[in-house]
Amino acid sequence: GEDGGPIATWLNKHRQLYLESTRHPFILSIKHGSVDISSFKRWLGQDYIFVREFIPFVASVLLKAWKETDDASDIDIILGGIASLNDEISWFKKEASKWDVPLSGNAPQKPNRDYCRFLESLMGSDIEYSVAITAFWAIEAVYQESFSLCLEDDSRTPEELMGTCQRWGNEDFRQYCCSLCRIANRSLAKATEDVVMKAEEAFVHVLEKEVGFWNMSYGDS
Ligand code: HMH
Repeated sequence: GEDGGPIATWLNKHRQLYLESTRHPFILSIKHGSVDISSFKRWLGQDYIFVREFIPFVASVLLKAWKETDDASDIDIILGGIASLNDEISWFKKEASKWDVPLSGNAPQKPNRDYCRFLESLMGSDIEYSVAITAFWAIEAVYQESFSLCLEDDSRTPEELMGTCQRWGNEDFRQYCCSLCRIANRSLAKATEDVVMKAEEAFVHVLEKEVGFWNMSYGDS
């Protein structure tokens, strides 16, 4: 769109994959109230491992923001993200004990390891800020979009999963994702064509890894 920036264009261009990552059968099963609790517990245990890995990634984005932009508000927004990750870790521990999901000694499954390796590949100082902030936005936006579906009026989300859905589906988190999107678009507007292409690739990779992550939770056993 005229004022949408590259992200609006990519959401359109990769619409099918975006929908696969944000309307996954696992999420729809929560929304429809038919979720298999063993899938939910598997997701919870695996996502804790992911979020632990996500912390250094977000820290690396903060460091790039500090080096590459003169905009203090970028730093403040990313710092807010780090602060909410602190809450999130406490929430995971509480939630895991509620569901009897062990957090220590819990091994990451392959799609999770793949996703974490991808995050690690974006942490290096050779990766441009535009690329890293685009990936950061996409990672948060997929969860926001997914879990907010489970809060819509027509949802039959089980009461005991409402807290999870509100964690990522709430209005503040939506605003935060919008801020990340604006930062990414602004940074991309100043980037070279080559960097913009790399950012688009990172965006697509995030969506693919998210689908793999949901599949892992939803699979049998
Ligand atoms: C797999 N993607 C995954 N886990 C998360 N917690 C988020 C995104 C959002 O923080």
